[in-house]
Amino acid sequence: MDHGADANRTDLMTITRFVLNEQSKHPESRGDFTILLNHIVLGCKFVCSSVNKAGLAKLIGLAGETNVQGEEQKKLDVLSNEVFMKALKSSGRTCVLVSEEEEEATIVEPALRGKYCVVFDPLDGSSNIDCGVSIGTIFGIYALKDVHEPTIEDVLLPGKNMVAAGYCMYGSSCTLVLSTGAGVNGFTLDPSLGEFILTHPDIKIPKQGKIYSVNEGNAKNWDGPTAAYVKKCKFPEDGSSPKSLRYIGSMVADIHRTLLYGGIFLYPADKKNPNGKLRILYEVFPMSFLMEQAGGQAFTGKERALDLVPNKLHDRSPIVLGSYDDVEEIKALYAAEGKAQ
Ligand code: AFP
Repeated sequence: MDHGADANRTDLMTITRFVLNEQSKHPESRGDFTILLNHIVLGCKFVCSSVNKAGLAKLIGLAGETNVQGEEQKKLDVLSNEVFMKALKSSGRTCVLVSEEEEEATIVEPALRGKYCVVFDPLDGSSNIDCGVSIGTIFGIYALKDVHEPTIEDVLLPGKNMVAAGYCMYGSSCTLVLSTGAGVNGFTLDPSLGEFILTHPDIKIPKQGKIYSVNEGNAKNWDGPTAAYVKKCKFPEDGSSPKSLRYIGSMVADIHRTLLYGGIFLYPADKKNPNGKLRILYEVFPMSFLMEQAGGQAFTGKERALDLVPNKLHDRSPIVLGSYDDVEEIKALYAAEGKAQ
């Protein structure tokens, strides 16, 4: 593999160069995935620039119903959806698109069709936009195995069937984290070059972490194992130090921190929401794919998250993601509860 990028930043490993290197390991590959990824990257750059301008627009009074030209301002999540929809269709490499913003799946018109199905949340964490907290785009990619008329059944598949997944975080820097099934790599947008540069090669989550991440406001409705696990985090009985709590409320930012620092992220079932909150196809699956590829685990409370099969496009599932040993601990609590019943 071409590992030629150097520390003096004169030989940069851009995301395109990286994916082309990966592609060269598969001589039969025709470059379709690289083209698709280039269109996703374009969408991420556009949304990054719009998110950065959103604060400015507010400050100088452009936000609201109309801007100074009297044109309607589109909400950022609506704008992001349009950008990704158009970028994905125009790649000529997609056939089924599922977006968090749209009730129905989009079946791409025959003239523009390719073999990839993309499920995505164009701007996750959008309730955080107005206070400048990190938000992100999440995506997962399936590939059709044979040529047939695409249907939504082509995406109602277990997460382990995905061929790639990733997210782009719009934060203090713009970071794209990607797995094509051979590890996880992170790329940071260099705004002066307009290119994503490999900055986090081969991300591996620490085997155990010191942080837990959960919306504690839901504690009164939690299931038994979640309540017991969080109690152990705060009041460990084995002589270890209590864990720190970090919760941003923006999945991309919480998972990014968990991948880099280790620990556990939970959005469990509770009495009010037996399926939790997070959507299987474009939140749970891509993040679970990345977590496993980085050496961690993803568990629903019942099974390995990537074994789930969604019945409908916008189905939800409880999810626990993070460091291998930390997830092992909560799995044991669920197993004990199962035995007690
Ligand atoms: P929004 O897109 O409504 O901000 O929701 C974000 C999100 O889907 C995910 O990014 C967070 O992890 C989760 O919801 C936070 O949910 P709570 O606010 O219920 O903790």
